[in-house]
Amino acid sequence: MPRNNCALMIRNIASIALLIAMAACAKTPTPVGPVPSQQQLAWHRMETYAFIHFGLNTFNDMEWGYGDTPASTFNPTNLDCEQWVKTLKACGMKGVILTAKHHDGFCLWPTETTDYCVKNSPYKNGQGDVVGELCEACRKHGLKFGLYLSPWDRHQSEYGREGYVAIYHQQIEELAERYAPFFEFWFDGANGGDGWYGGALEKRSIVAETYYDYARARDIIWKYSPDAMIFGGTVPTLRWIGNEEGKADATQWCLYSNDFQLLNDTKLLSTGFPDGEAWLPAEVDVSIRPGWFYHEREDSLVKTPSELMDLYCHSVGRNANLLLNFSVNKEGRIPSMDSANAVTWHKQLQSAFSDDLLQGSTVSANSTRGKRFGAANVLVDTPDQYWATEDGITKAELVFTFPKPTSMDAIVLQEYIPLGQQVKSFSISYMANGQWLSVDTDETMTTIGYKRIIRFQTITSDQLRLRFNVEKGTLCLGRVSAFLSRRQS
Ligand code: FUL
Repeated sequence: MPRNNCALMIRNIASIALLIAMAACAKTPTPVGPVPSQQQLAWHRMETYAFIHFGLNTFNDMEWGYGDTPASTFNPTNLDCEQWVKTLKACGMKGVILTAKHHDGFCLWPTETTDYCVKNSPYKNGQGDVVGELCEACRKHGLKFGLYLSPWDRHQSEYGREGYVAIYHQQIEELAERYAPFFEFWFDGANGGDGWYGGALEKRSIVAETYYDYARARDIIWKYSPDAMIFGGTVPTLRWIGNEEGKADATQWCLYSNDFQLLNDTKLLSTGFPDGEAWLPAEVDVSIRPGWFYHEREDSLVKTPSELMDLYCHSVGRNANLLLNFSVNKEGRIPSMDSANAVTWHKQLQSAFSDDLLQGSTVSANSTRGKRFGAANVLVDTPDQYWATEDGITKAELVFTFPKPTSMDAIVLQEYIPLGQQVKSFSISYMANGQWLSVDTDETMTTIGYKRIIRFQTITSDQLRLRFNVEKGTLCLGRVSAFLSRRQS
């Protein structure tokens, strides 16, 4: 071969190799819009965690104590934080948030800031520390720990004046210094109104946006616990879903605004919105009983395993985390009916979503960004592999082909949220006698986000098709799985 031709051939081979290499390491999509922080990503992955409401209200049979009942009323006879933690672990909870102080002002830890605390109760002859005991049980059994500290304090004489804010911040500092790290810290939204206030028995109003200096409160928490997620106040890192009934809207954007008015707009909170300037994912807080605190009259009204399953599918299954409340009783225990129902639900959940039917299928896509971002990545359970389309694709499609007709009634989808949230609607169809038919479901197929579960009437087919409409940016899908969640017995 003449030397010139040889050189040309070598150059051509080199160019082809370069093109192949470029295709194989196609560029990571550039996010359009807000993306989650590392703390937020870790929090998304928790999915379900527990609330515990326990305090003077438990002994007064109330939801909102006035702040006047003596501290001596707090008298649990058989309190066992390890029983709480073991129960919560058995029902799949990844963490727990305790009401260190509710609106009545009674503190469950021995604080220097007020006499209105466990020190002056019969519990362990004043030597007890419920916050510390729960914190220790969590560390021992590997459950994440968080606290709720009500800003509104119906006991404190200084409430409504500057003096109280210093007390509130000191309480946060005590708690953070002694019991951090926290995975989440809760500033409740109920604020001001009537109360005991050191015997004044009056109504006090405050301007929540400025009164508590929430930025300083957050900084105190972050000094000791830099990864703590913040609920409520003016500087949250997650948002309330806008109701306490366990309802997240099917349309669920992790994007929202930091504007304080909008942080209190219950309608907008229930959906988020695609143009939000901040990544503020939703948390669904709901109690396993009608009330937050324990009331004997509600013993027959504990949510059943199937109600808990619906709650899960309508919270975690709609791109929100589930904060499920347990009401500890006067003994100091999670009642047996509540724990039995929650554990049964968890077992049902594990069995419903354990056998991913897509594992034996092959998958093809209408657009792929290159080998590294191939469609088969949606079948792999690793946090950093995902299918991505080429830029500018607003309609994307995946088709799964099964080796034999397969029955299923639920699909679980996850966007690759480290690069944001893109999908504004999608559809699920299956092949029946040579035609694509839509699955039969009540769920509206709009957003996906961190996780979306669609349950439908059982289908049997050897092909499944998913179509996605993208709001902006590039579609990045982390995972798709399919299940037969309601198996015939
Ligand atoms: C509300 C409070 O007023 C309730 O008592 C309860 O603690 C709930 C989780 O938050 O705002």
